[in-house]
Amino acid sequence: MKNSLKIIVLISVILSLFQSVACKKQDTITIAIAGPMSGPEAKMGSDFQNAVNLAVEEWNNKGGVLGKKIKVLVGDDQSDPKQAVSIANRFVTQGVVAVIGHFNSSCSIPASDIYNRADIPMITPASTNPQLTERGYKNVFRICGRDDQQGMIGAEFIKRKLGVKRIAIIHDRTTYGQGLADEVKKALEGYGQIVYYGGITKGDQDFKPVLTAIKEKSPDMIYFGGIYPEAGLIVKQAREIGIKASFMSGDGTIDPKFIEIAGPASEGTYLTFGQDPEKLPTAKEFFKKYRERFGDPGPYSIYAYDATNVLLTAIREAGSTDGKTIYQKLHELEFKGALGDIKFDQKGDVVKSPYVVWITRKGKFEEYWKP
Ligand code: ABU
Repeated sequence: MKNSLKIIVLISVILSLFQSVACKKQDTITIAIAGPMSGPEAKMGSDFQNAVNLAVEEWNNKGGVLGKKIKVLVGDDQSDPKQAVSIANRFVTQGVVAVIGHFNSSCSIPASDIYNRADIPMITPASTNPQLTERGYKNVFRICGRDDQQGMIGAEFIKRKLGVKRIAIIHDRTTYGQGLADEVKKALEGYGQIVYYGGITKGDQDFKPVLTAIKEKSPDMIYFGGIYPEAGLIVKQAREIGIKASFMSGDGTIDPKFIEIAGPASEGTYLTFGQDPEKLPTAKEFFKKYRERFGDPGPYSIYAYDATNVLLTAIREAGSTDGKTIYQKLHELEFKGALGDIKFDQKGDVVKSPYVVWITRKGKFEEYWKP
């Protein structure tokens, strides 16, 4: 083959490749999931992924949305704010239409700055720090509640149900952990005595030095703001050094991994989380389908499932993949999800998000108290 002919053949091959990529692009709508897919909190990332994939498969089996199949990209932020920002920037260049995520408030908040500048809607299933929705961003939503709400319920439980007076508060120095610990402390003002307040380092394995200092203050209760890997070790090591104080934490610890790590020390510990979704008639179908595919769901699987469905409904109702048009529609929607009725307020928080107190009994979490 002559050189000129070779060049012509090469150009037509490249052109047809471009055409096929462009065609594929037009045939799909790309959304993204972000969260910890690796590292100590990877269980939360895989819970998100399973639930989002389940919802997307259901939509795709019915033809997708706006006549196009939905494609899902996955970003692993490793619970690290720097990684979260880098993933957010990557999603922008990849042209994702919207993001389900992140898990950690410390990741969702900086990533939301990027999504906001690019007009990309984001819905987090699990980030509860109030700041996420307090900055006037119209593109940011959450399906879960907020730490000012759960901190208040935690404090009410301490005052009205337990009546304990000497309280030690520790946190993992993260946006979520410290933020929640501070909300509880604020809601306890004028009640009892905070005998210890301080931070631990996320990722540490030995909390006995801090627990020994806490033991000297003879607390009736230890409140921990943080996630299950550290919470499990803290309660286990507290019992090992003879601390008998009650233990309470927030939604970051409601995962079977907490019970696995703490072992028998998990018995009788308390935490705050939303109402038990297993009791909701609206959630029956979700749990059945999820279990058939993936086994037992994690605490935030159903939240990720609803986040995906409300997003895709907004895209369908908006009749557009334009970010601004989608998030304007999200603000208007009255959506019936597996968790029940979902409506966002002007900040992007859910209007209804009642927290209750759970207890661990015989290796299982169960709903225990509501105000
Ligand atoms: N809300 C539980 C853990 C996720 C976060 O807000 O950081």
